[in-house]
Formats: sequence, C-alpha cells, structure tokens
Amino acid sequence: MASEIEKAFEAATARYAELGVDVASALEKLASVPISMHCWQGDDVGGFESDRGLSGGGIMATGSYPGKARNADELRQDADQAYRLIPGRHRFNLHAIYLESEGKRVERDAITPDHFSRWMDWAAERGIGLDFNPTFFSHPLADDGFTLTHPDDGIRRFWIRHGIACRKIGEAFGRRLGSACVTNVWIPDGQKDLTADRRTPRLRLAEALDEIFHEPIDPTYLRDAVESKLFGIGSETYVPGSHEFYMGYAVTRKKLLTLDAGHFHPTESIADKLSAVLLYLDGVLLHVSRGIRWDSDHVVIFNDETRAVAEEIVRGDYLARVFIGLDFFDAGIHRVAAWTIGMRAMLKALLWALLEPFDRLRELETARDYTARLLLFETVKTLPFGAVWDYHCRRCDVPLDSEVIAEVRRYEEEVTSRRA
Ligand code: RNT
Ligand code: ZN
Repeated sequence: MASEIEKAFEAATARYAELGVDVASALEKLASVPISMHCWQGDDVGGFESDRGLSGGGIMATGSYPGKARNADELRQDADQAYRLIPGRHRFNLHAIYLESEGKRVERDAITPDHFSRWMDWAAERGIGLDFNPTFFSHPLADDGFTLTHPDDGIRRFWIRHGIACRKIGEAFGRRLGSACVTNVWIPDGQKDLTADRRTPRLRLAEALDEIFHEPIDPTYLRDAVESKLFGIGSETYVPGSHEFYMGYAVTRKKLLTLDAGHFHPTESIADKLSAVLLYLDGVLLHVSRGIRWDSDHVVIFNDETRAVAEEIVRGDYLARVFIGLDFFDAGIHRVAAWTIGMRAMLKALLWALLEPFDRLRELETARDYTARLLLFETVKTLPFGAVWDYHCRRCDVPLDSEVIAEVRRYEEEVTSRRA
C-alpha cells in the first residue's frame, strides 16, 4: 500500500476520532453491505428476449455510446469488469428479458429457472446473490399501456402468469445461491390524459397482485417487493400503482415497498420516507437513481440526495432492513463506467453516513442546541473523507477514483470498442 495513502488515512482517523467517530468500525460495516447492481445499465434495458430493445413502459434510455453488450456473455463480461473497479462484494439484479433461450422464443408466461441457469452458475462462481424483476414492458401485450390493470381478462391473466413464473425464478436464485432474491414488481400501467375511472384499475391491480403472490414462498429464498410510481412518459395523468396504492398494499400483504428516488415529485426525497414507512413495514427496497427535472434515471453520483438516503439508513440502524439497489440507465457514457460511478457513489454515501458523528449530533439536538448542531453538520463536510475512501479502495484492491478512467479506457480499447 502506498505510504502516502496510509499516512493520510491515519491523519484522517485521528480527525474523526476527535468527534467520537471510529473509522475502523465504519469501514468494517461498509464492507458488509451488498449493493444490487442492475443489469439493465449494461445494455440500455434491451435484454436478450428479442431484438426489439426497450419499448414503451414510459421509461427511456438516451444516448448511443458504442460497444454495449449484445448478449448475456458480453453483459457478464462487462459486469465482471465493473466489479473489478468497485470495492466490496455485491449483488446482480436481473430482469426477466435477460433470459438465455438459445435463440428460441419463450413467452414471458413460460419462463423457468432453466432460462437463467447460466446466470446462476456465474453468480455462484463469484459468490454473489441475484435479484430479479418480472418485465412488464417491451412486449406486444404491453404496447397499449396496460398489463396487470388491463381490462381484457386474457391479457391481464398473461401478465399474472408472468408474475407467478418470475417468483419461481426468484426462489430458484435464492435456493441456489443461498441468499434471498428480492423480486420486484413494477408495472408501467397508466393514462396519458384526463382519466374518468381511477378506481377500477386499482381494484384490478390489487386482485392481480394477490394472485401473483398467492403461493407462499419461504422468505429465506424470496422477498417480494412492489414499486410505486408517480408518472411515466405517456402515463402523465394517472398511474394506478401510485405510492399510496403500494404503501397500503405492502403494509397489508407484508411485502417490501420499493422506493425509487425518481418516482416522486422533484423536491420530494425518499430519504425522509425511510423512518416513516419502516414503522409499518419489515423492509424496503431502494432504487437509488438520479432524476433531473423528471424521472430521467441519470447515473447516481455522490450528491446530497444520495448521502441523505445513506444517512437515514445508518442513523435509523436500518442496514438489515433496507435492500439497496440501483436503477439508472444512461447510454451516453461508457456503460461499465456508469455502473462503476453509480456503485462507488452509493458506497461513498454509505461510508459518509457511517462516519457521521451521529451520537454527538443527536445529543446537541436533544439539548436543543441547534447552533452547535448546524456548526457540526458544517464541520463534517470538510473532514478528510477522501483519505478514508482512498484507503478503503486500496485495501479492497480496486483503483482510486482518479485511476478508474484509465481502467475504463483500457477495457474499452480491448473489449467494448471491438464490438461491431
Ligand atoms: C421504472 C422503474 C423500474 C425500471 C426497471 C427497469 O420507472 O423505476 O424499476 O427502471 O425495472
Ligand atoms: Zn425503479
């Protein structure tokens, strides 16, 4: 280890200790937190079911950076490269459209764990857990904007069968890998314009979900999550699966509630929601994202919002109840870099939170010394946080922030730029 980095780390440790913060124990905790890295940043939410690419669903990847993964082998290769640049051991989050079916068309209601056996082998070899998502978009039967709320019984039932099939796959992941698979249901359903009947689609959605979740599955292997949304492209006026809908659903059915940072009003922060919803729920799944002006799914960075989320997880002692996943897709920059930047930003935010002098801040708050509290919040911002992060990266044998770009360029030259 470069002695400069060690020296800076020792000095930083002493500074944090002055505020009662134990840096060593913060690093130990950080090393135990897995982040679920989402497959879909690797290929702009395309998947390998067909050549159709991302269509509908009210979400959009913009940009045309060359060299995206064209098949599952390439996606695994890219994910491996990202993992080499990210400290710690993490998880991988698959969508149903990332199946491998040897070129055969398999309908979504007919997918089985076999279609993901190579993903399971890959994860087992690396000792990582897998998470999963049914895909309720990029499909002819979703083109009119309705899936689980569809008025047509046949179409609705098709999507219910898809949800059921996906829970079996999630369970298989959990069994094989010895780690519960969080399986997240998000549907794109909604209305573009003035909506007369907001009630019936919600009734249908609750019923459809009840059917999907009908079979009890051991939570050791599978954890069900449901994701709300405020609006999407083409569903600006009405989304049946709103926050209130899923909050009630998750509480009454004992599911995980998924909070996506981009799925609320622009000034609304998911950080503040954690200590509220966790009074009533066993757990939460986070989709850490970065919306700019709308649910734009920009790459997560180390900003106030990401820090606030991490701070709330740590302050509330929720690390065991909050599953952290990322959700963004920017096709305008190198995709391995996008993963790496987002994952590292989330880890930095967690480290930042673990290094917060929380006990002291709380004492000041209890004493209603808001002057000293504000000063302490400001003091923390200029502590040598970077020295601790650098040390952590070195110790985990991954590049420093300043070294990541060279690794990405090398990989680009050797691998992704050669993809036609
Ligand atoms: C869409 C949701 C959802 C998707 C992924 C691909 O607004 O956030 O989580 O981004 O399932
Ligand atoms: Zn999401």
